Amino acid sequence: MKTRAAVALGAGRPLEVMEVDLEGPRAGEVLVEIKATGVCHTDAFTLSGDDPEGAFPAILGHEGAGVVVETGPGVKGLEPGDHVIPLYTPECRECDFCLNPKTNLCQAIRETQGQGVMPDGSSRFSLDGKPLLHYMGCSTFSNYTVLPEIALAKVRKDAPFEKICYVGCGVTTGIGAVAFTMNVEAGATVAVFGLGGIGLNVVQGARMVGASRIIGVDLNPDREALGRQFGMTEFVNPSEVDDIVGHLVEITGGGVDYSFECIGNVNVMRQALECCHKGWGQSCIVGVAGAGKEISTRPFQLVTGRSWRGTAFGGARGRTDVPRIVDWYMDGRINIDDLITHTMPLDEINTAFDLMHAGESIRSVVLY
Ligand code: NAD
Ligand code: AHE
Ligand code: ZN
Repeated sequence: MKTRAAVALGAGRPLEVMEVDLEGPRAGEVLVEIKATGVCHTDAFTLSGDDPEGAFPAILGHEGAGVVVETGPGVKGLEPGDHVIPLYTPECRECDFCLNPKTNLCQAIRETQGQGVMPDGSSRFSLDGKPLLHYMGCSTFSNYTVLPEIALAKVRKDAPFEKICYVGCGVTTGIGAVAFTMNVEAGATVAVFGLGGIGLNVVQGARMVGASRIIGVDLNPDREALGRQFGMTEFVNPSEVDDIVGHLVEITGGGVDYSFECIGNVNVMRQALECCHKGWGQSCIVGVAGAGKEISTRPFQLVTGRSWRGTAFGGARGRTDVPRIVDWYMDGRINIDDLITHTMPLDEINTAFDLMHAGESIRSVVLY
């Protein structure tokens, strides 16, 4: 079939909206009509050329929601008409990783996913007879896409696609980092570095679990109001203090219990670790840093009881947890609507990247 898609023909180039060819689902695969997709900073990161796994030409996008159109042979858990959210972290429920309660990183299809192809090693997308690569196993910047069944969470049919697409990455990553990965307890003090589409969800996750202080840190002063609306109790602009680490340690009487880096900046990752309390503070890396970047700190920081951790997809097991998070939204327990600051048709998808780089949007959502 033909489908409209925004194609990344090369690093650093705007996406080009065009008709591409899409082959139907093979064994274990599902054809999905994407109804809406968010644009995450990770899409911009890969498009910039900074992603070691970034390969072109490809169809980016990993934060979608849509409807099952057709199932391939052997698909048992989904049928046409089901509403689904694509999962860049699938859940096969059989691999060593899925069977280990310590991780959500299902590895069943990780290798081929990183290469931009389906589990059988081929692509379903092509242009003029030449293959186009998939991205993070999702490629939600295409109106129709094919995914393995294990990479689809079935969700309730009354949830609006244009909101719940955000659960496909940002909402789950931010709230999950707090609730699943770090297991933050009520009463804890929390610092959140970067109040964008991920960091604001960390803030609302921290509020949900009952954190006592939620300190937001961002260079963009416009982030303060929304941060407070989502539960942030204090805001610090690092450009207005001499030493951000010393300042945070001072105002918390020794450091925070938990910190989250939601930017992808290795210097800030160090600050996030070092503002943690001696003896027990834990820092979680959420941001994705570019190729060749490395983190550093004095080992003494860890010797004296701080821990450095990280999260992918908020530690969520997608097929199990994503439908629950959609329920939280439908029950009014989490706020998604106020974080979706812009919507646009596919033809205007490059505007979403411009708004993100200008610091004007939290989340842009493309409506098909
Ligand atoms: P975003 O662009 O919406 O937000 C980034 C925020 O950081 C902005 O508010 C910006 O003003 C702020 N910022 C930039 N530099 C700063 C600095 N030096 N100090 C303080 N604040 C600064 O991005 P996003 O969509 O929220 O994504 C954030 C990061 O999380 C990205 O690196 C993205 O790739 C990553 N991410 C990781 C996962 C995961 O599973 N680990 C999932 C989604 C996104
Ligand atoms: N491909 C990059 C790393 C990119 C990365 O860290 N991706 C996150 C999700 S970001 C979503 O917006 C992730 O889930 N990583 C775990 C995984 O298995 O990919 C690189 O550095 O090679
Ligand atoms: Zn993302």
